[in-house]
Amino acid sequence: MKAVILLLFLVACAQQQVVTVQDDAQVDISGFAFSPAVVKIAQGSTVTWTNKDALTHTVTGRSFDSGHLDKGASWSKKFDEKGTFEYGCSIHPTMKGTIIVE
Ligand SMILES: [Cu+2]
Repeated sequence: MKAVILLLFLVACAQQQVVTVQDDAQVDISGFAFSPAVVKIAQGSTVTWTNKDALTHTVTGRSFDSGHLDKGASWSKKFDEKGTFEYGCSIHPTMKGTIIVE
């Protein structure tokens, strides 16, 4: 019985650890800028962008594209590969952001 409890405890710890390794992040699109502009996440984490501007924006990188995000819309992407991923808004070329996956 003790062994079973210990095993359940270890399984719970292991699951907890998987969750803490994930480092999901939120990026606001506000005032024609991505905030924060540079985000560091752990491999396998998800970034969610939310458009808080009244205008339409996009989250567009080399390997991903949110399409048009209207006011209040959100879009998420999971980053399974390590690397530095620069992106921007396809409508407003001055808007730039970077996701660093470690
Ligand atoms: Cu834009």
